[in-house]
Amino acid sequence: MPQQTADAATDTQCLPRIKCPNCWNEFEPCDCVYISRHETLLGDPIVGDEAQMRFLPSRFSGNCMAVDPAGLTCHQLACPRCHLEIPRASLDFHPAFLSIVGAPGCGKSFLLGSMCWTMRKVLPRLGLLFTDADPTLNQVVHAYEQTLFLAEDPTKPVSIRKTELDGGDLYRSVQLGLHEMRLPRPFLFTIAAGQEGQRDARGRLLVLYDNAGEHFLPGSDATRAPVTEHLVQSAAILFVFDPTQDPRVRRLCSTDDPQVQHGTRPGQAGTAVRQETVMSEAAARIRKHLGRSPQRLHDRPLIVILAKADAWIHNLPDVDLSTEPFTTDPDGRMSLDMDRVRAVSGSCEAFIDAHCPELIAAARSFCSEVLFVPVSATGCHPELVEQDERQFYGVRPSSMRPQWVTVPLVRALDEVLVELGVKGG
Ligand SMILES: Nc1nc2c(ncn2[C@@H]2O[C@H](COP(=O)(O)OP(=O)(O)OP(=O)(O)O)[C@@H](O)[C@H]2O)c(=O)[nH]1
Ligand SMILES: [Mg+2]
Ligand SMILES: [Zn+2]
Repeated sequence: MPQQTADAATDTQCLPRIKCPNCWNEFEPCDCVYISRHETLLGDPIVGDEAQMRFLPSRFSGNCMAVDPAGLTCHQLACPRCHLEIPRASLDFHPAFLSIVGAPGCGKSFLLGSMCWTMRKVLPRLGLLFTDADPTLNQVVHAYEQTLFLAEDPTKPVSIRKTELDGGDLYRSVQLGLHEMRLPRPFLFTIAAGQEGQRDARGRLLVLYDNAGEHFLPGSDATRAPVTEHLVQSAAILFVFDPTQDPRVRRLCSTDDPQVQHGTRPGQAGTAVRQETVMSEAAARIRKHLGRSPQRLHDRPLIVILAKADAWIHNLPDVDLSTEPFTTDPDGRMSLDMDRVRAVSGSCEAFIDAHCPELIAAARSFCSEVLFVPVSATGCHPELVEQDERQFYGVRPSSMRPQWVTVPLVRALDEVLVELGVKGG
């Protein structure tokens, strides 16, 4: 690899080693490949015939930009192993991985949209800048946010498409030798210490994965399953439990919510899955990757996100989700009120234990630290909509009132906040 390539890829001080957010391969910055730009340069043996060719540059423009074989300057970098694009920020910041897992239809995609939208407002108040690492790589989450919060007509019910199992926006296939790997598409954000206009050099690349629930169902076809190694990389496991899918809790849920009457998707009443088996499957995969025995607890926090709280939280009159659990110090700096979060976690754990004890048992035998956080991505129930001869559950953007959606993420990033100096250790 010519030294010039290293210079082009690393015009500021960058990390000595980079971890690919797509395939978790570690490499040196000078080993990055470039993505060609010229329209005639199509086809790559790893990412496919329709992708732009990847190349190791041998020519550079006057300002040290790589030049593709057809003469165009190129900016986009890719991992030398999987050839998928990596954001420029992965050269500067260590990654913090977080995986969101849960049964089909438990509300992961709504939560991601709502959480990212709200994080953009909350993190600056914690003394951090939260931005897309590369807007083009975050198109899926932008579409979630756009649908839920920026609709042209906010009174018209909207929904998010079911996370696709194959291909689609969330998984990409790459050909590594004889082996085809299906890799989840990460959502990439930078979290940097400092305020708008005076960004600090310290930061992290936040790498989030939304998973289709079906890939964690016991008995799902392991040979076709996407790679789930991101679970092992995750700083915390975010497990989404949907109480409205459990027949024992569903009886206690608001009957205004059509999911309670008609099932998680219209016409799917009575097809709910045993959600604790999804958690146990995630635990088993982590142990297998790490070669650990089932007796040993995983040493990362497990945050059990109790979704769709708008439908069931009335069963816990001592829990108030109408205000967010953050405190503000005299300088105006906010921080998570962990005493309040722990108290709510205790109430929620007791409630779930009374109705779904197997979930609590699965959680307690998975990780050494477990926190239960009720959230509502929408703050309101969806309504059954009939449109063009199809039925779906829709939410009116004008009614969106997310509750506690940033709490799991802020808690999961606790160590990062300490490292970035915005929270005491
Ligand atoms: N009441 C209520 N319903 C919600 C909430 N969040 C999501 N839903 C409903 O739950 C259903 C499933 O939400 P998704 O976010 O698509 O679920 P998912 O976990 O991504 O599902 P898969 O992609 O199939 O794995 C939708 O019909 C939403 O209307 C919430 O906070 N409250
Ligand atoms: Mg989804
Ligand atoms: Zn890679």
